[in-house]
Amino acid sequence: MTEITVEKNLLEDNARTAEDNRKLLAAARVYMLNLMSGPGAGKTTLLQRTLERMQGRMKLAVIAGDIETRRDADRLSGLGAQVLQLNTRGECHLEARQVGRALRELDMKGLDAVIIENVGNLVCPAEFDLGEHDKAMVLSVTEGADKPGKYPLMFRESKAMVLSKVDLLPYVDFNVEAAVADARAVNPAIEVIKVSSRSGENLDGWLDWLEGRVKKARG
Ligand SMILES: Nc1nc2c(ncn2[C@@H]2O[C@H](COP(=O)(O)OP(=O)(O)O)[C@@H](O)[C@H]2O)c(=O)[nH]1
Ligand SMILES: [Mg+2]
Repeated sequence: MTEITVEKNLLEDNARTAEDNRKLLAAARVYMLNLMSGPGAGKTTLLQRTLERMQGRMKLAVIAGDIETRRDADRLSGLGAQVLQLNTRGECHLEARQVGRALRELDMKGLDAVIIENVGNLVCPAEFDLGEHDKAMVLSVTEGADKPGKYPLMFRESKAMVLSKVDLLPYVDFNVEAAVADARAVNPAIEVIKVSSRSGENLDGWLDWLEGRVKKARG
């Protein structure tokens, strides 16, 4: 009984803070995307390519969440974007309070969008509203086509599923149609964007999707 109450309070408290984040973003006319996936699906690599290619097109900032280390922030630095690293010290997800603090550290002037790289985990991150406009998730073709049905919440919450590492399709037993059908069974509206950060295949499709979401949110 006590445990249930504590979790409820935690999520309600988080939801209130997420609302504050939303107001902060709305006032600055900045879009925010919460990018989630299991560990190693290719979030940081995709963001490296994104920052490289969006230079001169959109002004971006990244908030990188990890349990420990500055490794992702280091990989993302020097690409023309503000980058902040958050360490959760054991927690498997980011919470709105941590993101709120990071947002207040960012220079919002002229900024178009903030992308949050959430902690690598297919479960917990989807439970926490961070005040983002959209959630999106990355599923790599090395993880198996059965993951949407086994970890439905993240797929249900996401506006788009980025199917990553498609350059590896010839070498792995990954049935794209089955994965898409599994994802659409839990979220019929989910958009699917197939990309390879290695070969560059359809990175334009991903960038166009992102730009479209930013424009829609900003009116
Ligand atoms: N073949 C291939 N490997 C990739 C691709 N994207 C990322 N990787 C590799 O996958 C591993 C994990 O990538 P990373 O971006 O760190 O994943 P994250 O943990 O989700 O941020 C690294 O060794 C990357 O080089 C891709 O499109 N194709
Ligand atoms: Mg990463």
